Amino acid sequence: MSHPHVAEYVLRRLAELGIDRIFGVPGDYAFSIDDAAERVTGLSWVGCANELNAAYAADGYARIRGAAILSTTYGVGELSAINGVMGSKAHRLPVFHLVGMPSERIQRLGLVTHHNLGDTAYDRFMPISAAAACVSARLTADNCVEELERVIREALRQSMPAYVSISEVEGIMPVLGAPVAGGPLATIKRQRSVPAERDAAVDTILARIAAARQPVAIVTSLVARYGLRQRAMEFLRRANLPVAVMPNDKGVVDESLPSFIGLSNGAQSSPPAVAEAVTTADLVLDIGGMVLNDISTGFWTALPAPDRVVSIHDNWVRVGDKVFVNVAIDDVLDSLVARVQARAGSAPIRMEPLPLAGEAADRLNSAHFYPRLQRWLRAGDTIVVETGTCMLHVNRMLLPAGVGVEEQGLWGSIGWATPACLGVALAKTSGRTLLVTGDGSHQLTLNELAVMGRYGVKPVIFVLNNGLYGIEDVISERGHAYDDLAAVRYHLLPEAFGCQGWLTAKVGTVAELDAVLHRIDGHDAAAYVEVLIPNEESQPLPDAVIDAGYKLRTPSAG
Ligand SMILES: Cc1ncc(C[n+]2csc(CCOP(=O)(O)OP(=O)(O)O)c2C)c(N)n1
Ligand SMILES: [Mg+2]
Repeated sequence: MSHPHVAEYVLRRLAELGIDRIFGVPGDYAFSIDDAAERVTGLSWVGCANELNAAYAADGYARIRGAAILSTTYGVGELSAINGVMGSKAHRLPVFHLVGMPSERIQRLGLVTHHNLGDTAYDRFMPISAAAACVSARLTADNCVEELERVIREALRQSMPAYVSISEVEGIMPVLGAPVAGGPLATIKRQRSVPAERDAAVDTILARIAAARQPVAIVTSLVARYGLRQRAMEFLRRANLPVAVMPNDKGVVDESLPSFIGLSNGAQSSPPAVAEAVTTADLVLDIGGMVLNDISTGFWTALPAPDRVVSIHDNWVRVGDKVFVNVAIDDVLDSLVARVQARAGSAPIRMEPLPLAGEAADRLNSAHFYPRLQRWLRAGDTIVVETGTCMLHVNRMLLPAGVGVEEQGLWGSIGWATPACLGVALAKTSGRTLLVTGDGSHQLTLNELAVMGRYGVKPVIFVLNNGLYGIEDVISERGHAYDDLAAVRYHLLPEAFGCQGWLTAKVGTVAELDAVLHRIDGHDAAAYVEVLIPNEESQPLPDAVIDAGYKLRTPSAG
């Protein structure tokens, strides 16, 4: 097949990166893409419950495989996906969003079609969708080869989504020009360095490390996006630097490293001494570019002094008032691994596992659940954690070696985790996929359970049923009706959604939880556990803390 048609060529070229699924919802304008998905070897279609779910699933898949494909139809489909794709942009995931649109012939004839506003404007949605990407293109038979290379290069260089529009008629035209054959993602050099800038940056970083008396490293999830997690860990091992992780990056640091000190989250750090370690450090080596948002800094508290921070971003390095540009993060890490001298001494702080609490007959609560979950984890597990109360608890868990975590704390769109769990499960080639979600979040996207059943994935799902949007109570008083939820009988859902062979349970006591965890260990299929959590756990924060986070009060004069 030397001259495939456009849609087929695009999918074939993207599959060469190592992507083997395409998440989406079909539509008439996208049929060329949908049909091609059935023909391209090594690629299979995953029909999601809706486009938002498909975008979340693609996001989850990209976190494991490095890139993903999402396919939606013109207007109605692509607009539904935007929140999910924007989250992938915030979390630096190259999701290729392919959208089918009405043909150029229809447009030039001035015909009015469905999925439009009753006029003949056909370029209305493209800029909206493109805003969730870092690069976009409208492919034709003539420009397809060159434009696609540009799109792939830029999406991988920036590690962000790409928007690709293919009209229904261009999609079925033969590609003009010589097709390009590509290689797998892991073999692609995504950023390049100007040697003099790279050497100057690495020399400066090493000098700062050598001079530091009390350094701390912080690693962010960006290193995982560029496939550099192991290299970053190798650097930390060699350097013997105390290392912390921030909330939005949970899972990126191997927490079994002897130099791991815990969670850096401003005044809400865990253990609390991590806050002091970060504020008093004479060097905070930021590997990946910290994002100091409200949620990741305990509302901007205990921040490191900017002049003590050395930041290694994707392609630039900042050391105080010096900025080095065109410095690829993989090149910097390679040089650091080769040249760093090990520091003497051991980490000043140690994060401990959450203490086990509760007797068999006790009514279950969070203090019982998370320590048990932590002890039940094993190497190879990936926990997908939803935004909400559960994220606060999981961030305080000490992860055993080989356990990954995926969360969306920065973008924080509830409902993300359930479809993301599907994407992660389909992307993984070994190890378990776990989902920890609040009930309110789950209600947004729980129809994706049917898709999990249909494609035979085997996640272990914990739905924390407290009957309300609990985390919302920390920022307002208890009792608002708008935080109450419909009383869904969650543990019956897998059955209703056609999930065959799933172990399902509802647990309300410590003994019931222990028993179900034991049963899941002996059960080679998916599991779905509804965990009852008392709603009284959700209580407002003190007024001063709320005001620190939301800045509602007029500051006092003077
Ligand atoms: C798409 C979206 N809508 C609304 C919100 C606001 N929000 C943040 S957390 C939350 C409630 C989460 O409740 P639940 O999943 O039940 O978790 P809980 O804290 O009760 O355990 C809401 C509504 C959001 N982050 N994203
Ligand atoms: Mg809840």
